[in-house]
Amino acid sequence: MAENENGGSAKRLKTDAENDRGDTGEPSCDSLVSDFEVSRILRDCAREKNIFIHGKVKDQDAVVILEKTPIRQDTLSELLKSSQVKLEMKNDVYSTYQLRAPAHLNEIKTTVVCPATEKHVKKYLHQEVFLVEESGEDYRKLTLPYISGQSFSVQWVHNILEKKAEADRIVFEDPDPDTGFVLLPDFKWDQKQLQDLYLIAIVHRRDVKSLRDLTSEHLPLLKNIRSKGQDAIQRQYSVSPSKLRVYLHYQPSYYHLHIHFTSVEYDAPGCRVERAHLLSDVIQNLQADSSYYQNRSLAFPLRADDGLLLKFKEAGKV
Ligand code: DD3
Repeated sequence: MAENENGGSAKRLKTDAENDRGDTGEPSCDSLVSDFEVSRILRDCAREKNIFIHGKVKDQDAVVILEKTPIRQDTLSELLKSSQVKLEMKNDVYSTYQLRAPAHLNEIKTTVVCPATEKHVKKYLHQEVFLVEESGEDYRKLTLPYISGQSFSVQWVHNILEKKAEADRIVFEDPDPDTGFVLLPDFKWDQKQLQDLYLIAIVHRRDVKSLRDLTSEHLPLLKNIRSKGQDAIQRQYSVSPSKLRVYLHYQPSYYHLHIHFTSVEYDAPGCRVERAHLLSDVIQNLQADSSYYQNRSLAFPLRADDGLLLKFKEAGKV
């Protein structure tokens, strides 16, 4: 069992067998990876130990993301004992080695988007980033028309809410149509260690696109997510509320309201000040002023190739 930072044991981290459930017996899924032909590297990062690749599966465009996973405390002794060791160099008290870990301790987390749209491909290309400041009026005149005209598919979100996908991954559900939500691991998290814990709460209501739509009417929803989400994570993973960063993105990557729960010690993508809004701050702002998020200016980063940036440029706002 994994020891967490509190010295407690992460009792309910899924076993490999549980994590792998449902991954077998589907040759069509295996072939998404084995039939993948690389066209070009979109991005790679030595520090994050990942690579984003554009390519084709049969005739379809696809994006494949490969990522080395963190070293797990619960398999450490097995790793040290059962790996082949090759000395690289020795100098004074210093020496370096290459460990050949046994196959089951040497997995690579793999995400496939297939068929991938142009937008999926662009999302991972490295781009210059600009900070824009959006007033309430900018939102209504520029951003809202822009996002309404885009075809951001949230089919995968509806699949989760309707139990057509990932039903076995749900950690907690409150089925109430107004204040209810589904809590499940974000698929960036492989659930094998708590360091990079990452869950998302997806609300059942389908009429809230983002932070901009929130008013005091949504306070019961937001408070419900905060308290029941924290409780569920405490129960399931023995991680206490004070170890969690609970926040919303603006702009979100999909326009169906969802809340991020990450480990406070994990520098999750999108947790920086220009994108993340702490749920507790959001709740307090709405308590003070119901139309806070309709009126105030919100700053957020936009990539150079984002169509919304062009709208802000045309309007002379960047
Ligand atoms: C997404 C943001 C979206 C590419 C990629 C990810 N968690 C998801 C589908 C199912 C999921 C997520 C869009 C898409 Cl790599 C395009 O994320 C998802 N399921 N973040 C979970 N659990």
